Amino acid sequence: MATTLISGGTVVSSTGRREVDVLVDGERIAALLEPGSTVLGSDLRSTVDSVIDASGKYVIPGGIDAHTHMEMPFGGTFASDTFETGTRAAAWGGTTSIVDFVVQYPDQGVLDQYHAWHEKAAGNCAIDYGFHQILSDVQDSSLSAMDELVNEGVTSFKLFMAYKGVFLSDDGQILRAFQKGASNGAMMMMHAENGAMIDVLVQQLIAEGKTDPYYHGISRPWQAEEEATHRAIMIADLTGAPLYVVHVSAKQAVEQITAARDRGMNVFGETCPQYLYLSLEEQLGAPGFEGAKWVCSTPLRSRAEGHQDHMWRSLRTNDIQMVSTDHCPFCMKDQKDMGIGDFSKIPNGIGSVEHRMDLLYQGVVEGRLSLERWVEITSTTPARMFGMYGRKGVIEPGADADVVVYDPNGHTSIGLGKTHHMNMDYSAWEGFEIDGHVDTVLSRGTVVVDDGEYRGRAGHGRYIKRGLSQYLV
Ligand code: DUC
Ligand code: ZN
Ligand code: ZN
Repeated sequence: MATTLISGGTVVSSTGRREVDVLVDGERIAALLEPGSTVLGSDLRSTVDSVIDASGKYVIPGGIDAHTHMEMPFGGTFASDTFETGTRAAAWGGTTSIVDFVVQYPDQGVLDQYHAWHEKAAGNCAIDYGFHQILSDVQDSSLSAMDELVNEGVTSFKLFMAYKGVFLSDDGQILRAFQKGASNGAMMMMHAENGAMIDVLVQQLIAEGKTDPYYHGISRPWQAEEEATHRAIMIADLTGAPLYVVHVSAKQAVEQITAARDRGMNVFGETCPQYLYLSLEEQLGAPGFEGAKWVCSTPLRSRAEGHQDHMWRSLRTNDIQMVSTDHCPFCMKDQKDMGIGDFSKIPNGIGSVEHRMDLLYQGVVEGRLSLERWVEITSTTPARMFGMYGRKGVIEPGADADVVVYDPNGHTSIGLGKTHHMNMDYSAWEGFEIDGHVDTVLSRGTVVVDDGEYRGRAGHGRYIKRGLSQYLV
């Protein structure tokens, strides 16, 4: 098995930093060693198969994006990244594991969909991948499938309080699914928006001729998010299930999560880069149909109301535990443009899987996060939250050698045109300048990205059979 020494760098974990070399043996991390260590009198550097010079750079556990939708059928089309293109783009950006959502639509069998997702992913992924399961049809067979899936390593289930007729579960169905989660230990995930309120607002806005993308944001107000977040917490409280609220964007929803956590509940929140950086006024309100690029749900929030600053602060204080992307890309041509003249027909989603590590590192540069917290919210907590820790999310002997060499003196421009590798005809992040750069990426010991060159391959990535959450109090 090939050995690699990552030499001269600063290994950063969620709890600190150390000037040590990382010895990789095959797919695993073998040892952390003092620089200049010798083996039987010879310099270790001369005995290994390859040496990666990480001098002046950070050596961090590979990013884990716990919320992606590769080739998801949604909004009358499909998310434009396949498992092949999406995981390749993830690797380019220093993400070495994703957890994607298997989708059950009404009338579909949960296990059938789970097997279908395996078929889509197998042989196509550049990096490792796990699955969550979306439940859109909670009935007896779905509930018993939850037990089977937990044994298969799918230990988290997402329900929706919005998208009637597509994903929405009523409160009774949610209660039943949460009861099952409380009994088998699964994490219950919630899309927390009050769909009934939103559906009325959408109809009213369209009837008034307010059809531009900006009104997508108006139709999904923070009150709908706060109310649904509170309701999900109450159902979690009643049943005892752990709850993970996905794509939190409203500061009022964070306050609900904070209050539940202060009561000692296993309630967690995830936010996404778009809710840290982008806004209703600047992006959704861009002239003409431009704002469609940033139509996603939950929506971008008003900067004047202070949601973005609150979200950064909540990340610092652990009121929000981690950052995923909700990567759900669509092209403008033939996809987003289905909503010209009616914002409610714009497929909901933004593509960011390639940029999450950089965008969050910019938070370190700007003094919003510590270096250690960056590692924690992008890798270590996702691993613990979703039952992968020990193998993923950490650089320690025995862990998978998923490692990123990150250059704090490098620079990343997300420029005009195709500077990204996601299968999209635009970038939601165009114009962003990052004071840092992903130099080298190893996935289970194999270099997949090196100095601007892609060296990975479809099929390298393996399914991650996850355990139960390791983050519960
Ligand atoms: N929100 C999105 O923006 N896209 C996919 C599904 C979701 O909940
Ligand atoms: Zn959602
Ligand atoms: Zn999503």
